[in-house]
Formats: sequence, C-alpha cells, structure tokens
Amino acid sequence: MSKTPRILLTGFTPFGNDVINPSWEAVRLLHDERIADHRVVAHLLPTAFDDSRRELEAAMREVAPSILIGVGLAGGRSRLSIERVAINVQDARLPDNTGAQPIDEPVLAGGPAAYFSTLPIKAMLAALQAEGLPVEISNTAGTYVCNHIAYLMLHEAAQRKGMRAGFIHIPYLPEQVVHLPQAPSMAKQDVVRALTLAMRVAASQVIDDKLGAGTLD
Ligand code: PCA
Repeated sequence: MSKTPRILLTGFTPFGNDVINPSWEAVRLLHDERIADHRVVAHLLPTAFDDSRRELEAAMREVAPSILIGVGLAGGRSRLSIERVAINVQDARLPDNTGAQPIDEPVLAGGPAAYFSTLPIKAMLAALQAEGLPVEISNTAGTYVCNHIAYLMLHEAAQRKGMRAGFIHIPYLPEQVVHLPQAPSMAKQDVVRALTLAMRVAASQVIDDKLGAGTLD
C-alpha cells in the first residue's frame, strides 16, 4: 500500500423527495485528486442511520485515512457551512432511506454529549472567504444522518492519534430549486472549488487560527 496519506471524503445518496444529492455530485468529482500531499478517496454513504455507519466503518478499514471529511446537503442553507460540532443524539424529522426514524436516541450509547471538529475550521473559513465563496461556521449539523456520521467520524478520529475529522454542509444545487423560488443554491463548480480549498487547508494546517465567527442566534 502506498504511503500517501488519504483524505476520506464522503457524500450521501439522495433522500426525502430529492432525486440527487449535491454532496455526492460534488464529492465524486474529487475522487483521486491529490491535495497538499494527500490523496482524496471519495466514498458514497447511504442516507440511513445504520447502513451509513456500516459503510463508514468499511471505508475506514479500506482507506485508512488520516483525515475524514463528511459532506451532506442542508437544503435551505444559503452558504457552505463548516460544522463546528456533532452531538450525541438522533432525532429524525423524516424516515431515513430504510424507513428508520429514531427519536431522541444516542448515536453512541455512553458516548460524550458532543465532539468538536478537529479540522482548522476558522482557517478554512478565512481561506474560502478570501476566494469569494459564501461560507459560514455552523454550530449545528442537525440531528439526522449527517450529524450521526459527523459524530461517528469524530469518535473514530478521537481514538486514533493523528487522525482528524470534520463535516461540511452544502446548499442545494441550482437545478434543485428551479421550482422553489425562495430557496438558495450554490453552483456545483463553486462547491467543488470550496471543498478543494477546505481540504487543502485541512491537510496543511493542524492548529486553527483564532478568528471570530460567532453568532448571537
Ligand atoms: N443531508 C442529511 C442527510 C444526508 C444529507 O445529505 C442531513 O443533513 O442530515
């Protein structure tokens, strides 16, 4: 096996009423890219609590990544959201793709209440802003499958020295909002550019910058 460190970059299958998931549409274009001496391995996760966990575990064994970055759709958000935190709860507003709808169940029984991202989220924010990309720090990844995977990635990373993890939510693609006049969207090329840059910063910087990006809401 080559010694090149790997970034495991995951996207999700469509869920709810959507026929595509922009997270996978963007992530799959980055498969095999070389970024800051790392190789990107793109992996598709099912939008289902149990199956996504199994698939993540299989991908971890296969890829042995040093950095884990999950990407998911947050339809309705107007900018790319770099998540700060994942919480130990599942509260599904809609059934997942296997029909499971956990309410107020832990992701991991006995696990910590939350994990913080171990990627340099403020440095990533600043780098993307400098490129003219609309981006924010988010303090909630929700309580659905994305938060579940973000929590599990951070849990895995917390067990392994040198491994780091984080999660990024993205808006709808323009073609998904053609009939949703109020809904914001982001072009796929911009998402790909933003993920590339975010990975470059994550791969080359461990200690985060001290930059204010707090909110009062
Ligand atoms: N978004 C959902 C799950 C899969 C996805 O792309 C979420 O935010 O939980």
